[in-house]
Amino acid sequence: MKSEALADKFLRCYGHAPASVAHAPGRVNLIGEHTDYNGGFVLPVAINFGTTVAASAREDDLVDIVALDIDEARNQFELDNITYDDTQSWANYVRGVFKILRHRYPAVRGVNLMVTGDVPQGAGLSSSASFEIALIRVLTQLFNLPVDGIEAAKIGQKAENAFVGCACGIMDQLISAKGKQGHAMLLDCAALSIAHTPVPESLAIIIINSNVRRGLVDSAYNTRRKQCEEAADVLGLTTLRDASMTMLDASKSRTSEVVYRRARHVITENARTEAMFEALQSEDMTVISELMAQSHNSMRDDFEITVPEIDYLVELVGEQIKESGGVRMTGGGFGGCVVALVPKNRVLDVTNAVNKFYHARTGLKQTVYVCSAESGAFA
Ligand code: GAF
Repeated sequence: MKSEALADKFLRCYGHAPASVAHAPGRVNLIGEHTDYNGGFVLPVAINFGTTVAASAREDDLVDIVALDIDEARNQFELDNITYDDTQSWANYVRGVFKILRHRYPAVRGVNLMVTGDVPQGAGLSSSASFEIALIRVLTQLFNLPVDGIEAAKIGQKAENAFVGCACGIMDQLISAKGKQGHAMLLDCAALSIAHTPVPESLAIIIINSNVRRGLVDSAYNTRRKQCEEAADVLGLTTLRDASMTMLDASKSRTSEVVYRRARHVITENARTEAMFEALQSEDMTVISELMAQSHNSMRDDFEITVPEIDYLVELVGEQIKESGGVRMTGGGFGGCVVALVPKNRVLDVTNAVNKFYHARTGLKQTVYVCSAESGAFA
């Protein structure tokens, strides 16, 4: 929905126009999976799907929000009594953000809000992070808060960690805040330093949603995180960021086989992510292809976060593009999407192959998006 249409609905709902409107994108991660909470490297792109929030200040401390895409569901809470809402799970992203933001900036007062978005839900494309960042952006505009993109990302992440209950890293919030049009963003999750590199002009970013229903994702995600922490602990490190395969192999007798494989994924994925940044800069398709394939295999075999439908999609696209492009699962895992970097003149072949074979093999209906790299809300 366009901002004007949102403003119009806001006017009809609240009787006045919004004082501020903000948009934040979802993301697709090109490589660097489950590395962010290990202090490692990620290489995401902000995409042309996102969340838009309209807002106006109130005279009191009530927050009133209408979610247009959930049948105009409404949620209300008082700023001095923000509790978890068991009945409307979506509202907890709002509640969590207000709780953290208000603690840091007491100038935040009651607001009327309306939200709409087009990031596919539960597909691993960061619909929740884009919601948090759009919300933080609109509130910083409304209350004139000195919040930059990095702080916005930290607030969004803390809202999820401490309020919603997902132990996510900072990648999704940070790319939604600091993405750059036409570019991928290498993020060092320990230093929180950023370097952008252009997505080669010759390549299209294709996202294929497997539409596999993602169950128990948060608990499986949190388990992976704990296993990584256990590995770091055995190695005497704070995070796996500083681990090497030599160190890991030397500690093999002190780690379980599963924890060893989890750590191997993180160590090798960090190296692949840094290498991918270079390969994108030199437009080296052979290396891009190989790195994405290795990343997928590592997620499948070592981190065990892929599902057969996703593995099949990767195989299908890989057969089409061979070394002219790259393909892997993207996001937290257990369903969701595959990302492919495909020469623009091969997009139709890839789409046709997926449309022809995926449903026949899995009984599921895929959705294919050809995406562009967009700017973040605090770019
Ligand atoms: C989810 C999390 F929110 C991110 O922080 C990241 O860990 C990702 O899974 C896996 O790379 O999107």
